[in-house]
Amino acid sequence: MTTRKERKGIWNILENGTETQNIYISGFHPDAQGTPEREHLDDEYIIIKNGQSSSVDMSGWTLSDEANHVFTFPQGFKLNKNFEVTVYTGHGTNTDTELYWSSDTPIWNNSGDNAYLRTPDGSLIDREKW
Ligand SMILES: [Ca+2]
Ligand SMILES: [Ca+2]
Repeated sequence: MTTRKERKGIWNILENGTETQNIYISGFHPDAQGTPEREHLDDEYIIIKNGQSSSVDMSGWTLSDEANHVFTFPQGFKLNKNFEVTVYTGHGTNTDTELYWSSDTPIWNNSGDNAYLRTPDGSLIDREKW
C-alpha cells in the first residue's frame, strides 16, 4: 500500500536564502512485494513531489533513513514543477522521474522508519514517518 498526501502552503527558507515551497515526500512504499525482499528492491521506493511553480535543482540533495543510509541526488538532477520523482532502492537507469539508490539490500524498514529529505547544506525539507 502506498500512502499519498497533499500539502499546500508549506514554505522552507533555507540557510542560503533559497525559498522552497511544496517540495515534499508524497508517497512511500517500504514493504516490497515478494520474498526475500532484497530481490524485489524495484518495489521499495519513496516518491518526492515538486508542487511549486518552478523546477528545482536537486543536485546534492539527500534522502536518508533512520539508520542514516544516505542517497545523494545526482548532479544536474532537476525536478520539474508539478512532477514527482520515485527513488527506488534497487538498481536501474535514472530518468527525469525515476532515480535508483543502487543498494543491494533493503533501506526502508517495513515495520517503521523515517525518511528525511535534505538540501546539500543539511536543511530538512521534509520528514515522513511510518
Ligand atoms: Ca523494506
Ligand atoms: Ca532503514
